[in-house]
Amino acid sequence: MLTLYFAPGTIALASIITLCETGLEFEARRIDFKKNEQRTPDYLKLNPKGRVPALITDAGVVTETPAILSYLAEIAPQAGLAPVGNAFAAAQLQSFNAWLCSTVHICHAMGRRAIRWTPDEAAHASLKAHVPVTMAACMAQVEADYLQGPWVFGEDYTTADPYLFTICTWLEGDGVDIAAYPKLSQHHQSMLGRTAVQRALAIERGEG
Ligand SMILES: N[C@@H](CCC(=O)N[C@@H](CS)C(=O)NCC(=O)O)C(=O)O
Repeated sequence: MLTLYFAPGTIALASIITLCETGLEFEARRIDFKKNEQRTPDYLKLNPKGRVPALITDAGVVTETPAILSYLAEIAPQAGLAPVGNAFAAAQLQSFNAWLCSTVHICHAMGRRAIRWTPDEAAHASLKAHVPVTMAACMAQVEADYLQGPWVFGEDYTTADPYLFTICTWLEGDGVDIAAYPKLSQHHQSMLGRTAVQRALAIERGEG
């Protein structure tokens, strides 16, 4: 049995979608950020970083979205969410997901959690004001260099798709109009049409 700790509106949605794509049974447990539940001693025992997502497996806890997504793809090979037997294609998938994690997600976080980087409130305002610029630059790069269509890796739907989709759900709040990126807009619509995405969004809303 798998348990995923999540909070609505966070990167945990990528893991919920991927869990839904696998068809595996799982329980989604909501963490309330308003009550700072990610910092409670019980949660910190599961994820000492105090973040979501955290996936509880029979073998132990997996944190960090790229690791959770590749773990799920590996334990559910029937879902075909990652290349098998093709080291280069597997590396390309890891490369894209690592970039989303290390760069794009951080550009977004600068607008909401700038306190992680500096206590200087003037710097917070400056970092926040720059989010539309950095996120737009990231999306322009996805559009020009990565998104093959219909999915990130062409005809092959992979874990990169729920990861990219989840980040795109933040764009409006980040001051970026997805309509400026035709391939990205199409990708977003195609994702919204998937049963797994609809189920994951319902779980996020507490209706799943
Ligand atoms: N690198 C981590 C980032 C996880 C992360 O930063 N999650 C945010 C939500 S998007 C969080 O839990 N924030 C709570 C906090 O900062 O207190 C991943 O990719 O899973």
